Amino acid sequence: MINIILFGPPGSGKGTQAENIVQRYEFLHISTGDLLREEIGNQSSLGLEARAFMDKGELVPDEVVIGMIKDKLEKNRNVKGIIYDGFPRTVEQAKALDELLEEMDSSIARVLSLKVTDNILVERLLKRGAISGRSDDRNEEVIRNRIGEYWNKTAPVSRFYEEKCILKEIPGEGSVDDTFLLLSYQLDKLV
Ligand code: B4P
Repeated sequence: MINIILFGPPGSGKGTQAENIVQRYEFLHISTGDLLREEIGNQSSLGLEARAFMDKGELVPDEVVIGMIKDKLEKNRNVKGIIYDGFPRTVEQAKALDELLEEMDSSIARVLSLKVTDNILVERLLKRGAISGRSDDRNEEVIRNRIGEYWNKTAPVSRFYEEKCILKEIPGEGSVDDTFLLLSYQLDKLV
């Protein structure tokens, strides 16, 4: 099983590129954002808890997200590969993922980190907010809070993987197709 993490701030193109990767490489796509939005849609107690954090642009508590990932991995032991989108977002989550994969005799092959400047992130997310109706894209204050959470809590995760020599930075300001080409160049070396 090939495990690839698509890493980057909100709006860097993780979800967008994960869809392209799934189409070409037939990997399982695990997006913690999508899983949480599904729980909210189902009005589960987990969803109600998560919503309070997401609406403010804050990260959902680690134990909630790690529990969801554990469940997803247990149900998908025999897939060819997994693309993790939006997970891990804290060093605690990264350590938990390592442990879960170790139990499956597996590990992270590569972390592909999309680099996009903050102003472009805000521009993209406001644009999406105008059509998606997503409560966390609805105004610049919440979006800037999400970007702040990224720099405070998520950026240290890239150093965690840099120390393991599995992090690769990918310029993410070009078009969707250009960025996919850069990602595919890296992925083709692994599959
Ligand atoms: P996510 O669902 O992961 O949302 P995201 O980071 O904003 O989206 P993404 O980065 O995938 O969007 P994309 O750039 O593709 O998380 C939402 C919330 O859930 C978090 O804030 C947090 O509260 C919670 N959460 C999720 N995972 C968690 C975890 N592990 N721990 C704790 N909390 C967690 O798309 C953005 C826009 O840009 C789109 O409109 C797209 O069309 C556009 N775009 C993409 N690439 C482009 C390009 N190259 N050029 C122009 N536009 C582009």
